[in-house]
Amino acid sequence: MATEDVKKKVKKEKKVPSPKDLSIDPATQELLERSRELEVETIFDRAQTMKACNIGAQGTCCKMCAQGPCRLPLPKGGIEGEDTRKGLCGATPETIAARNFARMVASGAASHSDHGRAVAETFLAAARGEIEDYEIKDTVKLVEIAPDFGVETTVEGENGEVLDRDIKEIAIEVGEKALAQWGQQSGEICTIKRAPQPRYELWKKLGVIPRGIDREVVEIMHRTHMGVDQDYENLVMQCTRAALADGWGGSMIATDLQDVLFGCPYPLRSSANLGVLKEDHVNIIIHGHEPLLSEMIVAAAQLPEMQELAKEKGAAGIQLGGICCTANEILIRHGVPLAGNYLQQELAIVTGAVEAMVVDVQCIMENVANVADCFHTKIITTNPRAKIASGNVIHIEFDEHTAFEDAKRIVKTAIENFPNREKEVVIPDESSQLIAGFSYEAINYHLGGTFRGSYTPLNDNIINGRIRGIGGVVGCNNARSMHDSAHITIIKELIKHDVIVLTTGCSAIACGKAGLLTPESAAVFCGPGLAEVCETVGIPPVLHMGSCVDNSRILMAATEVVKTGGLGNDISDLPAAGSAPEWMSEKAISIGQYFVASGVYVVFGGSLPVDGAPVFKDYLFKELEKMYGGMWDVEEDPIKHAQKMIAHIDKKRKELGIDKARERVLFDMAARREMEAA
Ligand code: NFS
Ligand code: SF4
Repeated sequence: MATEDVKKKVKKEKKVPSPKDLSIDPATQELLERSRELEVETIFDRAQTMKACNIGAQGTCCKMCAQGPCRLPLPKGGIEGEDTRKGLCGATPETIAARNFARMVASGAASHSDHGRAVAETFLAAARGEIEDYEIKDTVKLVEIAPDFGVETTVEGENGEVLDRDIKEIAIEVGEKALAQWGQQSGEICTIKRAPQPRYELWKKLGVIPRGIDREVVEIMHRTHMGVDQDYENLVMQCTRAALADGWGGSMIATDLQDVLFGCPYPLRSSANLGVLKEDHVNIIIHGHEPLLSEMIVAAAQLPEMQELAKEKGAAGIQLGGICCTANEILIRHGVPLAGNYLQQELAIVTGAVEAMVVDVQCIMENVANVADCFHTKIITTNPRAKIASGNVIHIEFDEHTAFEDAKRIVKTAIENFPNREKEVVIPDESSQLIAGFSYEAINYHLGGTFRGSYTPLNDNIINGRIRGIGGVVGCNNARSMHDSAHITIIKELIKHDVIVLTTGCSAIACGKAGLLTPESAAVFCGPGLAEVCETVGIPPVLHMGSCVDNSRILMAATEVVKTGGLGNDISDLPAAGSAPEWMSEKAISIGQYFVASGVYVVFGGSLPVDGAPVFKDYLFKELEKMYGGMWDVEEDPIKHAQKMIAHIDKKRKELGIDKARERVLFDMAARREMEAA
């Protein structure tokens, strides 16, 4: 049943919806039932009892100063004639909605980028040899990215010969240059030049090239203060600059440096869903975003002394499981199974089998502390930026100088909690096999054949029409809509129509649970063209590319497709579209804006807080396309959502003159099948 229908049903019958109406995921359904039995309240319950504010949802509530909040809802029946709505200071609905939108971009860009900064600081300390627990692991990637940071990788020898430069020197200089991108005041962030040349020139012409990562975020906060920037077009320009500083800056640098520190991901097998927890093991959930912490926990949990201690306490071993983007980070580098996505964090605790939930930053619901109160689970906060004010939450601060020791302390705390289990353990028997870890480099290798990595086969298959186009489906869960439902419906509709899907974040986790991340799923769910490609190359039709900061991998993949040739000169020429079906985080808005500014058509599910300001909405949905070739859209119905993406892809195929090739290849395939059948 679609989310809308569930809402109607609940309203009509005035009864509590069944777990089957709230999530398509059987593990989630089972544990929701269990949480009700135990009278443990979760976000699913509150989503029924608390309605969202209608004015805020329209984007037209302003609380930028104490003369407000000024609330400017759309009048019932819409606006006839001139729109006379104004805040006390005279701010129009356009100004108010644009300021609110800009602040979401600022917060989203700040979150990704502050994560990136922490990685850069650790990277530099590791390169300098100031900390022991981290090392420069992937020197191939280091040498590959160094030129983008303006760092030389060779030196001239005494006789003029070219010599490789010392890796340590390269690493230190890359670390310094990377870290400098945050505080830079003028010029351009260095990684922006990775974009296709015409895109870079366009940004330059439009004056949206980021000068420094922090500067663009701060400038949004200044411009949105009461009485500063009161021109929505000018505000959107600054949004673009900050969002580009995220996607092509903070996030991209985070991904790069994490790969060098921890290894660039290559496809590996694992599994997903709460069934990965084990009743007779010490279960540790790692939840949050930064791999700096989780990498150390993975290492600490493998120590013989920890395994011994677990046995001493009566457990058969230690099982780790990830939630949210931390899950994706440790999955793609170590194969640690995914326990679940955003909406499953409370339910992991409801299993009664979790000794500790270790969290760092972002997307951690405060309510995990209340749920943990009903069980023996210890919530351990680790980051000085992110504490939870609750009596039963422990803070074990994680410091990169003592990283491994800190991680050991955390794992030990979990193990020692094993004998304290109080309630019956209920672990759903649900987990699915998956393959993840398709970094942009891995796609190169996997599609590129035996001798040399290249995107040519991918481009060829798009040009000849076996692959219709590329869909990027990413982002969160949202308690206002049925858990995982929109992700899976949209993605199935895309692959059924031969659109290959790249996924990250909680969407990627949803795909893992639904069994879409296996090569075998191609034969079941894909159209004939995509199925054939997946079968030949041995890849799933949905490629798990990592966490949300790894959306930068999608930008790099798109750029590589452009550079490989045959599909236009810029990202906006590609038969591609983006989607965040169940978005809820401000980070999603920053991501949406940098994809739009990079030339991508981006559709969000649910709603965007812009409906109360029709002129501003029109600007995002239509005018931006004239400038960037990409634009925003919203579609709640998942099938229509996917069809809009496909229509855009087909429009681009037509513009490229490759629409006929697809008809031919499908015709040929049909003819061949008939012959084979005869
Ligand atoms: Ni992305 Fe990852 Fe999930 Fe949404 Fe939160 S975990 S950074 S924000 S909820 S996808
Ligand atoms: Fe109201 Fe203007 Fe103050 Fe906003 S800035 S709260 S619209 S007076």
